[in-house]
Amino acid sequence: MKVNSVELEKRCRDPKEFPRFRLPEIAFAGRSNVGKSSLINTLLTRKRLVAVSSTPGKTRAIDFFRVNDTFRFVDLPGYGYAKVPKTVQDAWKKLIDAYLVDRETLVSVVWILDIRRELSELDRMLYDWLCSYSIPYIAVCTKADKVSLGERAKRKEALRKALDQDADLVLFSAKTGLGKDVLWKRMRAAISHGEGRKS
Ligand SMILES: Nc1nc2c(ncn2[C@@H]2O[C@H](COP(=O)(O)OP(=O)(O)OP(=O)(O)O)[C@@H](O)[C@H]2O)c(=O)[nH]1
Ligand SMILES: [Mg+2]
Repeated sequence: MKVNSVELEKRCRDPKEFPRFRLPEIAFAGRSNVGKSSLINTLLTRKRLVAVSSTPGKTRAIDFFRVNDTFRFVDLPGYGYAKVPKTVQDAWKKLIDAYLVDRETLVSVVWILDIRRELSELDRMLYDWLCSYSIPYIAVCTKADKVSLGERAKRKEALRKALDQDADLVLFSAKTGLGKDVLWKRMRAAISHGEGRKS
């Protein structure tokens, strides 16, 4: 996919602010510090469009990026950073739930998992939302460069099993670019198949 233009269209802290103009949307979700910003920057071939942080848990709003003026990337705030107070966690849940529950233009969620880690309680919660709202998703194991080739296959299989179904996970690395083309292919298919959920 050739990315000709990307702009931060809106940063929203309240569902009332979500963009009205309808464009297919791919949302990105994952626990705090999983590598979500790095993955988005890699896909868009932008070095620092989305700030990559060494201090996790920074993003507290939903960012809407307009790509090639034809679809949007939606950066959902990372979840599960232990030092975030409960009130902030609750606000996070409300905002994400509001987005997922009735965003008609959402065509797929790219759900980012760290290849080295087990599913957390909040990962499970997101998974339950995706299933109960029937939202198509693409599960991605990122930071694949941090484990050996043999270990990659094993971890991919373990996570697939933990998801309890035939999920075809994408191995990804923001460092080497592994999985970038595969992920674009899956996202392109999602964009062209669904013009949004009919609800
Ligand atoms: N080796 C390696 N490091 C990565 C990869 N992706 C991200 N990182 C590193 O992991 C750290 C967190 O990356 P971010 O992209 O900021 O993660 P995030 O999920 O956006 O984090 P928050 O927005 O703070 O929740 C940074 O130090 C990145 O350089 C990857 O594929 N490989
Ligand atoms: Mg980030």
